[in-house]
Amino acid sequence: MLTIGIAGGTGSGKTTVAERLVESLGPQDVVLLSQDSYYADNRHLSIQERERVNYDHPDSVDGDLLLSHLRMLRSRQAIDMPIYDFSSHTRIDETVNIQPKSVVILEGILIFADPAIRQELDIKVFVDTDADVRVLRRMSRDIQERGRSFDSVFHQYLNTVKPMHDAFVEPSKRFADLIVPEGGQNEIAIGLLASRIQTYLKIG
Ligand code: UZR
Ligand code: MG
Repeated sequence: MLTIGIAGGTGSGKTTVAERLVESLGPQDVVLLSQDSYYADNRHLSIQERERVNYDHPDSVDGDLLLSHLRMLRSRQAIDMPIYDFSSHTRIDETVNIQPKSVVILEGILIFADPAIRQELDIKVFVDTDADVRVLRRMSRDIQERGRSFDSVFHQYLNTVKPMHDAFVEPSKRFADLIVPEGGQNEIAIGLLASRIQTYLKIG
């Protein structure tokens, strides 16, 4: 199995790069995992407590579950992937059964910050997009898709997103094999990655 890790700041275009790779390779050969699905299970906390969690710190992620799922897929076992609901900051009861495939793509802001997860990744890609572009994308996505207000995104960005980006995400760029500027818009980089993966699929 070949595992590709795609890291980068919030709004950098990680999810878009990952989805475009799946599109060009075909979903029959690729499992797409998002670190976002592996936020720790905080169902025991109240909504007010959950709103105060720092979701940009590595401790907010259930790294043990993510690691064990990566290892299970590598040993050709199916997983029950958790589902995370952003508007209520909780993992929900349902899971998604994912069958192992030849290629796994894992995307998320903090996946290169954890040495054990890093070790499971054969190709590490960091999507590098200017902070002004990222913050604009984050603002519009969180309001449209994640049930947030302008004020909540504004305060969250300055209080946790930016400081944790500078402390954990940006320094993890050093672990990347490839740095891709401008995420989902970078046709050349996506094409090169897709053909590298296709070669692996052909020759194993
Ligand atoms: P991407 N996040 C939330 O806003 N709420 C949650 O319940 C869980 C996560 C945010 C998280 C991080 N931080 O910046 C972002 N905050 O999701 C990562 N604050 O997702 O890489 O898709 O932008
Ligand atoms: Mg994303």
